[in-house]
Amino acid sequence: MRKALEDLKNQAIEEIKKISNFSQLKDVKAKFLGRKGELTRILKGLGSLSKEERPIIGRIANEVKTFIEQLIEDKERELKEKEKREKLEAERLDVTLPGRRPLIGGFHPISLVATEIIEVFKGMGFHIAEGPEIETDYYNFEALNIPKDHPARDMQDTFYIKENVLLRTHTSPVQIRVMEKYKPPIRIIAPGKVYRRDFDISHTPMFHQIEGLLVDKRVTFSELKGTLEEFAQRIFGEATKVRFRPSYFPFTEPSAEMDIGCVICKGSGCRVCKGTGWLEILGCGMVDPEVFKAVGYDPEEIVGYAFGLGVERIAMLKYGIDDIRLFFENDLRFLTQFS
Ligand code: 2U9
Repeated sequence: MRKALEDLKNQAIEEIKKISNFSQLKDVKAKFLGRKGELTRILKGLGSLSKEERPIIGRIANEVKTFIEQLIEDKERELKEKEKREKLEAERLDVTLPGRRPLIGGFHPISLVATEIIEVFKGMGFHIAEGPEIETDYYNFEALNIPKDHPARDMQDTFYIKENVLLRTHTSPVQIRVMEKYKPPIRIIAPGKVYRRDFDISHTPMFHQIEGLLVDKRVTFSELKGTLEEFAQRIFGEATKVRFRPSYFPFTEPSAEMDIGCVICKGSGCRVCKGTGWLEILGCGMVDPEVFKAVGYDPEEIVGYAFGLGVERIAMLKYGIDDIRLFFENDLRFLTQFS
């Protein structure tokens, strides 16, 4: 029996040495120490020994059991450490690798151009005025010398919300509201969204306007021309040429449109300027006396000039964009070119 215990011990040493995972360890533990294991089997034979031999063999069997338990415990620790090392190795982080750059947003080109235009006029002493996008017929048309049945109402296809309530077709109602509230002198720009029933390569149902209004006792058309020429040169470059052509708007008299020398062909004539060498960029004029009457100003005493431009149009010319719809598609390949 002594020999059997010695053999069992050596066999356990050999088998435990070869163990490489927890499943094998479990099997080996059951094989040597389990209730149906080898050691139990040997111990069961103790009864057949003599009284003298029994405690001696019993003690040796216990020693063998403790020895095997210790071996298994050591193996278990070794496996746990191995497992931990492998896990750490698999999750290894190279902290020297460059980080992934987060996608950083930027301003929309329309915001960029609007801000640039606003800054030019702010630098000339204009203040920003804002007003509602849902307007009444009175502020959008009537007060601006566009009575019902006036042919100018056909010029602006309007989104009506209900009778006499509409989405503003221009920011001009803002200037009416400011004049109703304040006395001259007034020097404001009104930037904002406007709405018209129009959709093609150069029109969208919503676009952005910036209008200007200067009202005082003595204001001349020359001052208007000088202000707008300076604006054009700040936005399109010092060398930009301008010209004024007579035009018509119900709210200004006289009225004009301002062109700049074509930014694409520099005046020699191209597809964009339709061979004329000029590009229309805004409308303007002296405020019509009827508009002053509507806000309670005395047209004999008060004069003023006004102008209006579409931000999308300026942005298209500035960046050479031929389809206005690109501004509204939110395609990052387009938008990221401006940030
Ligand atoms: C008041 C009095 C006068 C604003 C003006 C224009 C001429 C003009 C167009 C430019 C391109 C509209 O966006 S667009 O289609 N605007 O040509 N706007 S004068 O005149 C005013 C405004 C308010 C009280």
